[in-house]
Amino acid sequence: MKKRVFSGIQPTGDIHIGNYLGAMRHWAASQAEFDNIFCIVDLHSITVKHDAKQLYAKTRELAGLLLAVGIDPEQSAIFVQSHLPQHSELTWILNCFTPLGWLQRMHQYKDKSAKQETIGMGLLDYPVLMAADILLYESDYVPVGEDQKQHVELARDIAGRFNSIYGDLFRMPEPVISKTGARIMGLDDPTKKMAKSETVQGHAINLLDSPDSIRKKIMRATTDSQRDVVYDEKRPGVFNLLSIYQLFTGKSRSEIGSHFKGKGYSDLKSELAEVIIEGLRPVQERFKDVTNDPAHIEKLLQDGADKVRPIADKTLNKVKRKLGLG
Ligand code: ATP
Ligand code: LTN
Repeated sequence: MKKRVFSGIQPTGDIHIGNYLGAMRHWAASQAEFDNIFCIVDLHSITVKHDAKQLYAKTRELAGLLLAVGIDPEQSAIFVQSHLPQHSELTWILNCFTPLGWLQRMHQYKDKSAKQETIGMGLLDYPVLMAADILLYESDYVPVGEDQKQHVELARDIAGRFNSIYGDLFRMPEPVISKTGARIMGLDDPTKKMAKSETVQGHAINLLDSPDSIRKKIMRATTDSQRDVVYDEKRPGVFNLLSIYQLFTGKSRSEIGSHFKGKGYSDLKSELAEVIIEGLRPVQERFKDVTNDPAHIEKLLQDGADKVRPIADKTLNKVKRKLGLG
């Protein structure tokens, strides 16, 4: 039996190269080895202010992008979280086993709540919904970027607490964080992670950006006042650009180091822009192809939901029986 991989991605905003290099690319690369479920987590997207029409459209766009980066529906189910009410139902149950203090110390909650005028319960509860996503499908591995590690660990804590009371019901999931690309930084501010929710112009390269826009954003990326192109963690701007270059070209650090020897930041930037444009070209072409037919995307999402529903039902029924519900 293949081990199960589960991961989720929010349909808020534009999908960027951080999402791609830190998560989506790895999902596509390892899918033959596993039994995979990829969830478009629209219920997570409503934890902050959102626009209904846009959320609906972005959900479909994201399904197209998942296909475009190489997720194969024969090997992986793709579905929308809100199509399965089991996610919300298990969230409520898990809420009753999650101490408030565990949620209040989550980094993402602290960051995002600081930016909101009023903080909805949903923002605090975000990681419990994520735990429900993971635990419903008896997931073995959860491949995510570095920023989500704490949430996967919380899912383990919640599962552990529940299991210690009711016996081993939930499978313990393990976070999988890739060694490279797990934390791509913002181009405007390389001390902050690249994020969809960041709206500053030039912050992120999106997967559907035009070549011109990619060139502009890279040329304007924040660096520092030094000159030589070297890997140095203390120079986060250049370090980030070099990491992106490395991930798109597949070259080693030493190859890249000697390639840029004697060259300056503007050489790095102009080469990097072309490397990204070429790297995204096939993704953008496939995206055009697959989204030509909107009915195809609807069918994909429906088939995905049909495929995973029995798994979610089975877990939820087990949980309810244990609790005396029903
Ligand atoms: P938000 O801005 O709302 O936090 P996000 O950009 O983090 O959104 P998500 O949909 O929450 O996007 O994340 C999808 C996947 O992409 C997750 O596995 C997440 O860890 C990964 N990811 C997000 N940003 C980065 C980044 N800058 N570098 C590497 N991986 C990332
Ligand atoms: N919170 C995640 C998205 C997400 C997720 C999940 C990831 C929701 N449910 C389950 C892995 C497993 C994020 O990337 N911001």
